[in-house]
Amino acid sequence: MNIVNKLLKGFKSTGHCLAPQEKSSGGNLDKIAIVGSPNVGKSMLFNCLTGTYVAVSNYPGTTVEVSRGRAKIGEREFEVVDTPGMYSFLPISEEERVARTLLLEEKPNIVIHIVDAKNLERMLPLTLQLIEARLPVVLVLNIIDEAEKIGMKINLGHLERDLKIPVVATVSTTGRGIDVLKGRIEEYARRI
Ligand SMILES: Nc1nc2c(ncn2[C@@H]2O[C@H](COP(=O)(O)OP(=O)(O)OP(=O)(O)O)[C@@H](O)[C@H]2O)c(=O)[nH]1
Ligand SMILES: [Mg+2]
Repeated sequence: MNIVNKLLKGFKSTGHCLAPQEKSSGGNLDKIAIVGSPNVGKSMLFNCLTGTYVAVSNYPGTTVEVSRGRAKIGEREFEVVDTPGMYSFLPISEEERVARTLLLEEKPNIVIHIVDAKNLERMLPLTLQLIEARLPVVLVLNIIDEAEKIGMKINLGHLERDLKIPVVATVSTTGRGIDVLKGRIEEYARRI
């Protein structure tokens, strides 16, 4: 995990992500946005969290599709948004522009940054960008089954301590870790 440590070196999280967040604009439901690179399991996680009520529409003024559903976590109901894949918070593609606009305009109460745990060091820069943009980030290390298979050991406690945000490992194809994630979201949501 040398590269991860190198990435984190010099990064000082202000811990703002654990502070109360502004209510999301528009609608009465609190909002969770799922963001991450293409092909990391965003839609699988979206399916794990949401039920049957799902609406797919083009983001206004674009041809980029965004899915919206609902999730009951603890006593609260959330709107969950599955955003288009983004590599960076500095947009190049139309998908990235939509994802960034959505985060900045819809002000979700929780931003789940989901990464492929096998490629954590490649994906962590986006986590840092999201934190620096003062977004309320929860980091999800998905595909942890494959990471374990190749012998990777990721210390969640260290990551949480350094980033000062909740970090959860999941296998969104089997549901492993989803209850833990819901618990962390519930805990987080109690502060908002
Ligand atoms: N082994 C394993 N495979 C996973 C896991 N989560 C997702 N996958 C697989 O990864 C692939 C991509 O999953 P999606 O949910 O479509 O990923 P996505 O991020 O929505 O992809 P885009 O919408 O194309 O950006 C699928 O083939 C899933 O079956 C996981 O936890 N473990
Ligand atoms: Mg998808």
